[in-house]
Amino acid sequence: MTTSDASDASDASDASDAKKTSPAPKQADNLLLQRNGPLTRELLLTPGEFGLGRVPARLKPDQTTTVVCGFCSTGCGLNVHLKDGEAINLSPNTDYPVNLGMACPKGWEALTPLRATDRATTPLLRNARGKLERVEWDVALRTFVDRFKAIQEAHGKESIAFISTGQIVTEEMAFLGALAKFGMGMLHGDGNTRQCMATAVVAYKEAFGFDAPPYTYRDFEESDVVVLVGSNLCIAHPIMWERLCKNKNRPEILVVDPRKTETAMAATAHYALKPKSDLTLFYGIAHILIQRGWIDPGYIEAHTVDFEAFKAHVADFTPARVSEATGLSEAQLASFAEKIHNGKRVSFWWTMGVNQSHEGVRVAQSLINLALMTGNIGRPGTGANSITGQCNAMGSRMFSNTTGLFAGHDFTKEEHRKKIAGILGIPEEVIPTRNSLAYDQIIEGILKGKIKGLWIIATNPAHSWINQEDLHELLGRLEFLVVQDMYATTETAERAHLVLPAASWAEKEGTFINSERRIGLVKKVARAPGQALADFHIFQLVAQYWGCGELFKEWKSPEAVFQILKRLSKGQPCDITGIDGYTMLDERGGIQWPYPEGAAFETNERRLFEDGQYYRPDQKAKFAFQAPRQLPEPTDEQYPLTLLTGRGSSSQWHTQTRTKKSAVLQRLYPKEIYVELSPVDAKRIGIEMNEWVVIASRRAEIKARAFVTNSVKPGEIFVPMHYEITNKLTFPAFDQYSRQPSYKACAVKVRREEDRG
Ligand SMILES: Nc1nc2c(c(=O)[nH]1)N[C@H]1C(S)=C(S)[C@@H](COP(=O)(O)OP(=O)(O)OC[C@H]3O[C@@H](n4cnc5c(=O)[nH]c(N)nc54)[C@H](O)[C@@H]3O)O[C@H]1N2
Ligand SMILES: Nc1nc2c(c(=O)[nH]1)N[C@H]1C(S)=C(S)[C@@H](COP(=O)(O)OP(=O)(O)OC[C@H]3O[C@@H](n4cnc5c(=O)[nH]c(N)nc54)[C@H](O)[C@@H]3O)O[C@H]1N2
Ligand code: SF4
Ligand SMILES: [Mo]
Repeated sequence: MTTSDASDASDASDASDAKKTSPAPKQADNLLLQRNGPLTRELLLTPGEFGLGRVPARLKPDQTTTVVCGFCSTGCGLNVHLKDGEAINLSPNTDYPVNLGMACPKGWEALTPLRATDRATTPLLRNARGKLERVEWDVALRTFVDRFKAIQEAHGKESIAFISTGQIVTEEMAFLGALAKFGMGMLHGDGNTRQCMATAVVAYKEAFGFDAPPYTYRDFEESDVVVLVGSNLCIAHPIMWERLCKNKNRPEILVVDPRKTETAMAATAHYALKPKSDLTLFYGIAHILIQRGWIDPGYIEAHTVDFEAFKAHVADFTPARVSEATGLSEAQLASFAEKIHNGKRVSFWWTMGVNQSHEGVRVAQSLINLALMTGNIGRPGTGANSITGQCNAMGSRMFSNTTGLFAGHDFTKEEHRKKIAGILGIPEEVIPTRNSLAYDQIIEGILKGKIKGLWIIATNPAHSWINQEDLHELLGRLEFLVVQDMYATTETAERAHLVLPAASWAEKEGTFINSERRIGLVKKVARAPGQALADFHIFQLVAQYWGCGELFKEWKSPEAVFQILKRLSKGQPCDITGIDGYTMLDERGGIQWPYPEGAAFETNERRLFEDGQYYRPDQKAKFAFQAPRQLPEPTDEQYPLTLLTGRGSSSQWHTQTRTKKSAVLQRLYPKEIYVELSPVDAKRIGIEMNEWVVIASRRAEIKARAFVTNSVKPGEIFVPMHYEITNKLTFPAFDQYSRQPSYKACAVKVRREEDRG
């Protein structure tokens, strides 16, 4: 595909007017050559940006090469087959230590979304008539700088903010975080990882002293009891599930989920607790374990603090009380505890059913506590294991420079700022001394008139953020909204004043960090269409146009940034100074952090805490706990049902900007929005299978097709997040410590479409 073909073939719907008036882009590189000054030209015309030069210098035009998948956090290795320098097909890599030859439907179809007709191929600027029209990069970048600087001049530096992502490569995230905070003077920047991982981060930091998921995927194969809490592994992490299926110990698989999910159906025991009663449940299980003496006093004594206070705290969580709160029988509770006790290698895994909760941090810690008190950590097949979501959620946690200073440092600590400034060779004064607002507070900042300009990169909040109608109204109040995405048609891009066209996964290089802390390599095996640029190049250009390019002299290529990240990590728990560079990552099938200089690890599948040493100053892990809190929006007579939301199928990815572009994937999931509801509720309301129904919350009403199924209990319904309108219903409640949204419980009612009121 030539660049001009691509820009002709694709077009943003809003830009069709503009297309008639502005000249059709010529060969993109010529155009950029003419329009930009020397520095820009040098940057943009780095060989390979529009062709297969730089990264594929290592590649031959007809070879096969491994690229880490760009969808979920499993981080599978995909073998991409090149012909004449273009990716034509892929197949899972049989030697990659993560997937061992397997891939899920999204992985198999990963190249298709690159070729979609609605790719953003030129920058688009909203004109006086309110339409997005094509402009050249030079105009786009000048406008970007002029508008944001004008806002800062009028309302102060803190009046512009950015929202980043867990879906671009680490080197790009790091560049963005440094550029925005050190170069452009922004204080506030957060990521979509707030929607996803913030709870696990806070829970680990408090308990272990560092945000450190301790496991390796081999633990799925080595456990004899696997506890999955609020995790629909079969759908959300199919290849991790496959790893679990390779377990030869005939493990007990205990699933804690209000719904009878695909994973629950495949489990040996399913605990269909009442939504958001997890904290009470796990305190209740701890109570039984302590009562029966089924704990590991030696481990507790040697490696933990605050157990006695925890023991006193759970004394009240009697089986009777816990049974009442969770809806599980006392016999179920006893059997749960017994299975944990009988296990020699028990692993506890959690995902969004825990993190997305008004008290998610404490729930995550209640699982960490169970692992600590039974000594199930640091040995094969054990652990308190948070599974991440997006391909680079872990990269964002370590290196995005949003909520924390690079590599686990703290913005508020002078010694940390001094250290980071020294490593980066920048003045200490450019590093903010305060923490950013969290995502929801940035949104609230728009309401309060404090945030006037917003730069959104590789996330689609107009679909994915909680309480959507409110957000839509607030996005409309911004003086300047820039959206940087690979498509010009996302719900958020359609609201932008300026759209910056980004290259996609596999059209650029860099690294992702998967759930087991493995740093894997992404390579450029396809050309970005039209004038779309790698996010990395967009950041370089912004730095030049903003006038802070000096700070980023060394940030010349993704691999140069990887070398900077190594220096930032030195001496930290996430030390990666022992990784030479991309070639080493490629040869080893990815490398897990930590990998300090001089490290000689015998295996490529490592877990943490084998020595029982944690990262807190006393090197001990801490029992953290708190009384359970009320549900933010309990059901009542008017809104008698609890709405659960989450992933619908293994073929749908989030807001569907990518997966809906594949005809193969489209056949694997329902096209129209649907609601799972129980036969009991369906009968009570008079609803038939497949009928359109109305779901109403206090925020909004939506229509969905009824899917009557026993997988949800009476009183609960489930709507997948992949359909645009789901988040019109959700209620904006947040965990008080992590500020992660509680997407998975709010009060709703359902009625037949023709009934009113
Ligand atoms: N196919 C596909 N895979 C994906 C994604 C995708 O969009 N599509 N997204 C990726 C991302 S970013 C993420 S974060 C992960 C998410 O992976 P998961 O967390 O596994 O997926 P979800 O469906 O959001 O939520 C898991 C389960 O939590 C349950 N749940 C709801 N409320 C509660 C509760 O109160 N307690 C308990 N114990 N459980 C509850 C839900 O019923 C649901 O089955 O998936 C990743 N993988
Ligand atoms: N109701 C409900 N809502 C939820 C959830 C839930 O369970 N229930 N889950 C939440 C969770 S865990 C998550 S992680 C979020 C996900 O929410 P989002 O982050 O909004 O979802 P995506 O669709 O993955 O958005 C990624 C965007 O980046 C673009 N993109 C992809 N690759 C690139 C790239 O390389 N560069 C650039 N510039 N753009 C790129 C895509 O086209 C897309 O528009 O949703 C949250 N929302
Ligand atoms: S499981 Fe995740 S990483 Fe593996 S192929 Fe599927 S989407 Fe890609
Ligand atoms: Mo997520």
